[in-house]
Amino acid sequence: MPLSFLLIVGFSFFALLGPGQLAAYSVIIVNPSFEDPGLIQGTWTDGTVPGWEVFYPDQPETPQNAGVWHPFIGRGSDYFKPVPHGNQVAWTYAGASISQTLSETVKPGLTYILEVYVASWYYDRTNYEVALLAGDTTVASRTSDVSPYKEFEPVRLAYTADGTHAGQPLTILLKNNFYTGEHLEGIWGYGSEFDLVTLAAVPLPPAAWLFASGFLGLVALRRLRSG
Ligand SMILES: [Ca+2]
Repeated sequence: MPLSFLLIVGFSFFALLGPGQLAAYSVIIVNPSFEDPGLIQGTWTDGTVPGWEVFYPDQPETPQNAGVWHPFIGRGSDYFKPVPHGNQVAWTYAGASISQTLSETVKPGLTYILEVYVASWYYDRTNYEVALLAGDTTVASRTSDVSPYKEFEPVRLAYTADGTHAGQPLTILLKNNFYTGEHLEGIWGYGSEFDLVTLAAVPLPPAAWLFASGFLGLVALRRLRSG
């Protein structure tokens, strides 16, 4: 279910509850769907993702092992289904990451909900990491040894800001951790791919947010069943 839909139903629900100055907004992210630069299908960039910083820990002076990719879609292709948005994704490989420090700074009282779609075109045991940082501090993260294979799935993280990091810039980090052959003999790296990064700023604590989402899910389910 797209986050935008959840937001709409979530705030419809709170609007029903009573008056309030609720104002959720989407934080601006540069090149959030990796459609820039537009590439010919089957080609990719290596070391550049416009708007994002590429970091490869083994050779930090030389950005590489991450880029923009225009894959093939369909049975026997890179992915089974179209990518979440547009035609292109970001790829990361062998421990490389991409990150973007946003113009948005931490505002206490807001909950930031990061959503990004993740897949691995090659292997379902790829280890990926998605993180949100406030200044230099990781405030929300997810790592997984299992990746959605050839089909993108959303990952969501939430961070409710208190005063600790007020005014510090937010950074989104998307990383592949599986490299150096420690995991599988003779194979030194598998990649992780990402698409459609969104960051919503919501004036609700996460408990209320989860309650609203769950409540609306139940309502939707009942309507489906009775309909
Ligand atoms: Ca895209």
